[in-house]
Amino acid sequence: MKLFDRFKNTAVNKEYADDLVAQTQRQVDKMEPINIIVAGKTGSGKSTLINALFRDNIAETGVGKPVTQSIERISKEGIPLTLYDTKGLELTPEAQVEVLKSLNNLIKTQKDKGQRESIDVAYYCINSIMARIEPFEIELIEALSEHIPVVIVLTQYLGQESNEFVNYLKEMDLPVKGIVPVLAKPYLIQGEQYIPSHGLQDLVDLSLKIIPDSVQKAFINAQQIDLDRKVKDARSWARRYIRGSFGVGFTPIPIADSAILIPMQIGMLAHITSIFGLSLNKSQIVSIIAGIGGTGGATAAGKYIVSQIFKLVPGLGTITGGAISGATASILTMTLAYSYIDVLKFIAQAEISGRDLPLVEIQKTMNLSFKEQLDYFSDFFPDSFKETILNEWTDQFLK
Ligand SMILES: Nc1nc2c(ncn2[C@@H]2O[C@H](COP(=O)(O)OP(=O)(O)OP(=O)(O)O)[C@@H](O)[C@H]2O)c(=O)[nH]1
Ligand SMILES: [Mg+2]
Repeated sequence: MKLFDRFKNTAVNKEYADDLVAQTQRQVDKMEPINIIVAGKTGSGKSTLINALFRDNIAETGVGKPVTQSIERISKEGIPLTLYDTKGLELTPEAQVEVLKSLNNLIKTQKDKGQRESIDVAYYCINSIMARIEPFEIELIEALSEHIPVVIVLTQYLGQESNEFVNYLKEMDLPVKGIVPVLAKPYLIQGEQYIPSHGLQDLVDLSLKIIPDSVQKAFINAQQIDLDRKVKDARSWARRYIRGSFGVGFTPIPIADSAILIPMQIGMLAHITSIFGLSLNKSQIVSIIAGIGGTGGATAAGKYIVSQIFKLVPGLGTITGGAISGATASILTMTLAYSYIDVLKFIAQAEISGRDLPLVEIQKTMNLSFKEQLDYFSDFFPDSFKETILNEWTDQFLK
């Protein structure tokens, strides 16, 4: 009974949540952003592509600023991505010359500003239903490709019918890194029948091959297609970080008590969030942290989980001082990192599918995942772990 009462009133140490938000922002700001030109005629599907490929509906919700008459710069706080969207390509020959000049200028001025600002890749969008490429488009593609890698994105690609056009384009032997057919958004045929979206993963894969190493991290953060890649990169960073922090081979060096360990772990979670790329709000973070302890006693399942984790704890609330060995700290930190990454994936999936995610579900997911990871690693923990260290550590996070 006492156990459940404690978790019913569980409150997260808000300082940690604030810290996590601030540190994540700082990490993202430090990252070299990926800078992309998205060109193509009106209605070619540039905005649809951008919104499907990158997170947070950036073409709609981002801040747009005109660079010239024909170029708009789009960015959004928290996403290490700058997009340059073109306008007016379908207008008069004069306008087309204007666009070409502006783009050339843009590439040059950005390059002069340094690596952080320089353009990394251009996506040239052609509507595959129109199945037509005009001479000035070829000229534009050739001009761009003299300075940066260019990918032709065949938008609104519905399937076989357009194959002929793909072959035609391939035979033109344009100086591009690839021609990628994409359907960015499911296409309604009739009634409830849709052609599902496809091709975006190919575009992600190709992009990662042709952009500089220095912006790989930013691209993985900004895109929302390859979640497994985010998970993999976040996990491998966490493993390296933990090994670096606690010593190789789990040498049992007494390092710290929870009060020192946790700020370090918050720093790690912030870095993980910046690698993964997810704009978490504070209440989501609070829910994740709360999930470490329990599900607020809200559900029977939650109570069960909490009791399972802490079933070995005799006197709850007892705080024992003393050092945590490097080995224990590293396994505990790994447990935290892996379950946190699981939850980020869960939240990202919900956001992409447009599902409203209640906070209690976030908390529950974190709790389940944390328990799973603890079970997984439990063989490596010392006997005293569940009785003292885990309890003390949890107490620091929750009050
Ligand atoms: N179903 C579906 N519709 C698409 C796709 N791409 C573009 N469209 C539709 O085509 C129209 C034009 O797409 P946009 O993304 O607005 O084109 P744009 O290149 O941004 O056009 P401008 O901003 O005017 O230059 C919209 O009605 C989109 O919904 C797609 O992949 N799937
Ligand atoms: Mg648009």
